[in-house]
Amino acid sequence: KILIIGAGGQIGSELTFKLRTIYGEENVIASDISYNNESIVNSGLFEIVDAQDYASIKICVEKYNIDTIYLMAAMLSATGEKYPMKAWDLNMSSLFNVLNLARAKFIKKVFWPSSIAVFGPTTPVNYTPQYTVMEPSTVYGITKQVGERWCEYYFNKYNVDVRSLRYPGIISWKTLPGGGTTDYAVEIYHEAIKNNQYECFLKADTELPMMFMDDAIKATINIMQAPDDTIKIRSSYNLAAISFTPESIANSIKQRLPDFKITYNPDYRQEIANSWPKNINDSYARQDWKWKHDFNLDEITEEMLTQLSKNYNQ
Ligand code: VAH
Repeated sequence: KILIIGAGGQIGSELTFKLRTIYGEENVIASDISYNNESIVNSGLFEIVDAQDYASIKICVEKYNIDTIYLMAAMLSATGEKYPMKAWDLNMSSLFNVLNLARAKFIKKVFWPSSIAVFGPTTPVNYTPQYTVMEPSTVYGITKQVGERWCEYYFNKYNVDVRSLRYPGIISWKTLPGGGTTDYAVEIYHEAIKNNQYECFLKADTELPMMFMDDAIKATINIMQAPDDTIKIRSSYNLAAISFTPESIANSIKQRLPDFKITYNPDYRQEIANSWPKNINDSYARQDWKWKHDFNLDEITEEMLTQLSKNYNQ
């Protein structure tokens, strides 16, 4: 049975629905720290679990006989810069709790998301390799870099089957993202539908690695279902789909909404974005467990505007 911790979040919520279609409603338990996300709470088996409390997770694991945990709870880059110690405490204690449950054999398998935020201003920005200089300058990035070290340590020392992906920015319409620097790429579609204009908090030419949610979910399921011996990297795999700038996503929107207007008013998140790569080399994921993405920018725009216009016109 599967437990998703942080099921109320942007990725956790879609992962919950997808895993239920694959493994059956009764085999996938959603959990979060609050009842905030009503669609998740009312969608099937749901428990309040505090990811920072080992006993809280263990009680849920024993209640449902869980053998696999997807740990999707974290404080993201932008919010993490406002509350550094909270970001450190949440992101690290939750990881240690889940890794220690696996080490104690209460569960068999773990998925833990890393991020392109592990890279920093001294990392090569173009086609960033799997193995390279990593001096992350955000607290969130630091937690992801050190989290990757611990995942690899628990695999090597205690044979814990933990698998991880360095997600790029993720674009989705079902659940709003929370506190990320790449959130502009979701907000812009909502604003395009509502107001036909958007004030972007990043500069026009800020190129960042991005991915549609369906691709991110596909990669997550792929790596978790891949045979053990195909997973050669136990820190975290580079994962890529496309890269674009606010200007290019605006131009993609204008093909559907010709009068759409974008303005630029960079804020503190510009410095975070400047510290990240422009695009990622994910050749290890493509060779080890046959990763490949499906959605390009215009297909993402088509899907986002179609789905969101339904939501707003209801
Ligand atoms: C963030 N969406 O912006 C997350 C992600 C690469 C970006 O880690 O913090």
